[in-house]
Amino acid sequence: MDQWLAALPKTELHVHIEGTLEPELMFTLARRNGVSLPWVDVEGVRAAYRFHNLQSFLDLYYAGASVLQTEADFFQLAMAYFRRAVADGVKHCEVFFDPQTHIDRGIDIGTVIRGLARAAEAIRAESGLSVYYILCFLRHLSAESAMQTLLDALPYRRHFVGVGLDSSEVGNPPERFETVFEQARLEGLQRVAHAGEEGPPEYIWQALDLLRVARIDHGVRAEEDPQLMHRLQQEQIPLTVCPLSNLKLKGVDDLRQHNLKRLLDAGLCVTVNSDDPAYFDGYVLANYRAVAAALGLSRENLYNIARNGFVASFLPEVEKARWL
Ligand code: ES4
Ligand code: ZN
Repeated sequence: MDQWLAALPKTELHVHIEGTLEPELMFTLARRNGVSLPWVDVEGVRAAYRFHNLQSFLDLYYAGASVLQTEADFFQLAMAYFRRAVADGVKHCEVFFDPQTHIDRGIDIGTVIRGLARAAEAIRAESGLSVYYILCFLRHLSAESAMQTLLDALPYRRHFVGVGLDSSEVGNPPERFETVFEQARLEGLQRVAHAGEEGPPEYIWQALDLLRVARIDHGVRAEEDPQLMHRLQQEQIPLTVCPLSNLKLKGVDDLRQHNLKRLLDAGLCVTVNSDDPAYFDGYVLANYRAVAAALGLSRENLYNIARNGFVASFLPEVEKARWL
């Protein structure tokens, strides 16, 4: 089963590039760039990774991201992630990046995007992995800041396929971002949003109806709303579920309580992803293995999850067909 799972062609549709920053690279970049960190060493960082909710994680995640300064840093970060993804059997990934986390520290958006884009090209040549980027707006910031970020990114339009919405969910409903998502749609960009991770089903409805998203990131709280479940099933709107993330951020106390299998059995298009693998103790294959063991998933279940990843991706139909 283990070897079969490793060899199974997979996608990764929910990973934040800033969340792939391993403590070792964090310290390397801190030293290189003269940035001081609130931890003395790698062990100290790892010891700090005990979270009790999303916000307690985000505070550390933004602190860690402060070491990223140059185009070479973003390139190195992305290459390290891509090589791990390839080793996990990932054939195609759609990767979030958070420009506001960097712009607000005085880093030029071109520095961020050029470094990431160069890495996507390099890994394609090295391994055949295909990479799409999705620009995420931070929902704890204003809609005006999101719109400015979209405008700042438009000169680099060819380097990303869509926009997303992440950061602190509760108290920051999707509805505030309707205008910027409409602008993105008019630019021909795909749309996704984190919803129903910690927030209520109502936020998932808003993401669908107001932001017109093609996928819901997380979405596990959809289960509380039967009408919403019906809609997700009927329209086959994919959920990018991140089991180890839900565990680490205390969405569930034990993976055996995770609702992934119930969502799958209800006929939803469920995918498995890593979210912030450097912080949550596991890349995509580890997430597959963890749910396979905790929920007793069959090969057929796992095959269908992997297949859903290609179906749910933004690859052109001819590219999808290579894997289906
Ligand atoms: C995130 Cl787990 C999660 N939720 C919302 N925003 C995020 N950014 C990075 N990881
Ligand atoms: Zn996420």
